[in-house]
Amino acid sequence: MKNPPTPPQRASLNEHLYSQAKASDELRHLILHIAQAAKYIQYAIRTTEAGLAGSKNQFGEEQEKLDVLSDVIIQQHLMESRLVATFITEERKESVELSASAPFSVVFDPLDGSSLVDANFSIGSIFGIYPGSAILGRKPKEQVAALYVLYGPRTILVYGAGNGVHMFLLNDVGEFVLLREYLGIGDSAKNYSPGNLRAVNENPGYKKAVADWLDRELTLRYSGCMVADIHHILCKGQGIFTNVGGSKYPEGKLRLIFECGPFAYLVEQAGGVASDGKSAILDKTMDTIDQRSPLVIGSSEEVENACAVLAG
Ligand code: P6P
Repeated sequence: MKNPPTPPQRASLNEHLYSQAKASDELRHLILHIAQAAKYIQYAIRTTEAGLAGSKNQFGEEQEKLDVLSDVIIQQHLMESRLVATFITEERKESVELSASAPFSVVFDPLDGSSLVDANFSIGSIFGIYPGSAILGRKPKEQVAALYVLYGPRTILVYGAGNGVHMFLLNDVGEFVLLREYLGIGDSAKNYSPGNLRAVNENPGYKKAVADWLDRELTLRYSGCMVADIHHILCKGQGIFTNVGGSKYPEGKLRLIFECGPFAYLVEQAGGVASDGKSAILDKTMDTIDQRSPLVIGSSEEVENACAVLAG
């Protein structure tokens, strides 16, 4: 190319998917459709009054108006992409078939941490992308990509498609532009993020793990939204996030398919580790939509140490 134009200072998500991730055109287009949906969700969060929708999801959890709205927005964009065979969302009991011949299937939590929106905490959308039309019976290691969007003071999209984990900022003209690429997680942690803390009363291993973090004076960083809390680990390059079982949630609160699976893919792509306390999240079979799993994720040495303490 003679006298090429000067490239923009920050690569767009489209350009990065093409030139760095070397994603197929179909995968690139699907991720761009998901990114487009996130722009509408970001607008809805800023403009829709918070509050309960008066309905419940498959887990019997009260749905926020924004839960339902975000779910509809994402479904519409997945349908419009014509690239999705099946999707599974936290807000529906059953998987939804769109087009059997389409190349991908998508699992998503449309608005994780939505109960925090009235307190103006950061919340997020979580996505996992699988090849083909099947989801149940598969393992999170079969994902071809995963991404999340964090709606906070800035709207940030982080994706991984097999060649590193990369962070984008939604700019003032509605473009996701590159902020940082090839995010990495170091082996030792200085921060800890202990979810389902009520479990320490019935889970002696968890009580010991938390006491250990306190004794070692690690820094507590916990918001109540796993997207924000695990994003913190990716941004700082270290940390450990946990959500393990107790009496109320024997397997912990988090769902394997659309919470643990996508984050396990991203964190392991960044050099971290994701375990259920005994085995790798990526190797767990997704048997049912409502399947929960304990999650111990982040810096490898800290995860290994926590799993040993949890196992007693
Ligand atoms: P706890 C939000 O509802 C969520 O699914 C995760 O984002 C978050 O980490 C967890 O639940 C919060 O659990 O027990 O700390 O309230």
